[in-house]
Amino acid sequence: MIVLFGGPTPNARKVAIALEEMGLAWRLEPIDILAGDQLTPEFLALNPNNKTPVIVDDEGPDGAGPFVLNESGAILLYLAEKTGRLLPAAPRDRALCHQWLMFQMSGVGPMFGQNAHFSYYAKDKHPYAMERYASEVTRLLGVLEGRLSQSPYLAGADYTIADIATYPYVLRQVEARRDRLPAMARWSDAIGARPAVQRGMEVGPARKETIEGGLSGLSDEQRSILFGARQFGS
Ligand SMILES: N[C@@H](CCC(=O)N[C@@H](CS)C(=O)NCC(=O)O)C(=O)O
Repeated sequence: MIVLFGGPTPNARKVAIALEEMGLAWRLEPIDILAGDQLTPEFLALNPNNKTPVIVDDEGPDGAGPFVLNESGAILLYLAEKTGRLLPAAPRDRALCHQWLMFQMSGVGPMFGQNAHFSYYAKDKHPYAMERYASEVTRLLGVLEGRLSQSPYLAGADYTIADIATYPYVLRQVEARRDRLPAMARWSDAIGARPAVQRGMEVGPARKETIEGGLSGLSDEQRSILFGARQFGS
């Protein structure tokens, strides 16, 4: 049994989709990041970085007992290696899968996150930051559109964990720009039609009013939980 600590956010959805695709036995331990569940001593013992997702795999990679892992990209690789699924075996395809997974983890994730922060969460509007991250989102979508106009999936002919990592992040942007991103729309429709993806995207209770929709609805307490300055050791 694998326990996924997380909620309805793109990084936890990646992991829920992978668990569903791989047919692994798992359950959700809901972590409400707006309520501060990620700041409790129990959660910090699992991930001192106070971020979801985290998994606890009770058999571990070697059958030797429970294993705790955080960072969604590392978790996707772990699950793919554990099951031999959704990570190409051929060395070139495998390296390309790693490349697009790292592109998501180091580019799409942080840039889309900062774009959402400055566009929706920040109380004060900072035009430079808003323009900077909005243009990075547009640029990154252009890179993905270019790749997917040449290749069915990010790593090549096959659907892999690189696609799973990217889909929850870009879905809303693709839906808003389908005419300008036709290759991404084709890719996104194919992924969205998969039952395992549909189940994974439903992870956790809906928090549409804050996480997915009108983000300006955050209270001061929720802002402090998510964005409050915390010093090392405090
Ligand atoms: N690089 C991390 C990022 C994880 C992350 O940013 N998680 C967010 C939700 S999507 C979170 O738990 N935030 C809570 C907080 O910052 O306090 C990963 O890919 O797992």
